[in-house]
Amino acid sequence: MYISRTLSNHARGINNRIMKFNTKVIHGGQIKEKGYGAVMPPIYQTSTYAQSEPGVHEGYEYSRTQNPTRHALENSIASLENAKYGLAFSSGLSAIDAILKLFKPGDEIISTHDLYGGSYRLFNKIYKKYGLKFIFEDLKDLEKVEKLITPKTKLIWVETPTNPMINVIDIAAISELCKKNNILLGVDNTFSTPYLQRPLDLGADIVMHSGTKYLAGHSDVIIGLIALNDEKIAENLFFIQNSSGAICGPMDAFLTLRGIKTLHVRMDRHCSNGEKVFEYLKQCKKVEKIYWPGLESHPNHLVAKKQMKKFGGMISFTFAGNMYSDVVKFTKKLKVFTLAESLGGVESLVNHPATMTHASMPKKDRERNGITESLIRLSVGIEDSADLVNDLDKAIN
Ligand code: P1T
Repeated sequence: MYISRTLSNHARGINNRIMKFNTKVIHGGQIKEKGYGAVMPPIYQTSTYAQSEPGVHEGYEYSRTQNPTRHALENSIASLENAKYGLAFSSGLSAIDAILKLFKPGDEIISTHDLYGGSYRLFNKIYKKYGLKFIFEDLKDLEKVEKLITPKTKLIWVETPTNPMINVIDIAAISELCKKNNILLGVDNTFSTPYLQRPLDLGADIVMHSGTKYLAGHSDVIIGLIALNDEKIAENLFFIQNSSGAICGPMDAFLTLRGIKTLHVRMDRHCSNGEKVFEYLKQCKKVEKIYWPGLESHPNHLVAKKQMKKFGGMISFTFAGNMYSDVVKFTKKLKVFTLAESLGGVESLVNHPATMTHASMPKKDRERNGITESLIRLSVGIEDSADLVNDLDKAIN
């Protein structure tokens, strides 16, 4: 009963199949506010809603179950990902956690071998003990993936580009494999955002975001988002969301909606600044390897060209000699880039995966995946590119 009401709230947003993406970021899935004509969705900071008789209400009864500000955000992400349904959670990890709860002990999940350290920890340290089996593989190699599929395989989980090695996985090709074997395909679209890549259009079943990053875009919110088309899975996820309760608050939903309104403009600048930083790193003698989908020798450059609108603002690189001491010297000298976890905000950040975002991954797994002592990950912000290049140049030299 609750599910159908929730789904009908989702159906209330403007039908926006005809809108262009840059209009959708502002209006997609939104309804007119009837009370006072507010142009921005009000922050419904309420835990509960009055009922005129027991069980009779305006479509909202308790804010774990439904909240109008959260619905505005859920409709927005559904619109951007060309999905029927959207869900908002308290974090990216709680969104992944809800997806994992769709499965039962004995089910097998094949995942990208390099992925966000927190996702890896959730898979290996939490869900493994409840009987889910995880297989981590380089999903670029489809023949290898096909050999790993068993009757128990229920989900292929793809990050693309991956965090932090910026590997690119061919979503359309993996989706064909999944369809042939009746397996769900879930894509963590955090690094690309729906502006650069729309996994559901490429055949994925579920798309997930750490909305904390580019979608909210201002490093002031922790939030997770899911979008999908299948009604049955959507019902299950709504049921899990309501039963487990990892929802986002209305203020965080509002801030994320506000961020999304400028997503297209910010992403264009993240991508063009990313390109300028890449050009600088490419000619830098002290830099050994660069990981960025725009690099012509990137192993899946052509796939990136096919499935992404541009190459994004996430770049990883290593110093020649692979010395941790070089990383420390470099990060200490930076003035514009801030040494911090996270990514996708307007400001440029630098991260050392081995000691920061991927410290929870065992060293041998990190090394197998290329996360070496000198690997550095940049989240290129939207400052003036000359200042960014200058900052890197001073710190490196
Ligand atoms: O932090 P949270 O909103 O829970 O999102 C987790 C998450 C999921 N997926 C990807 C690809 C991510 O990058 C993250 C979070 N990542 C960082 C905090 C980071 O610095 O890489």
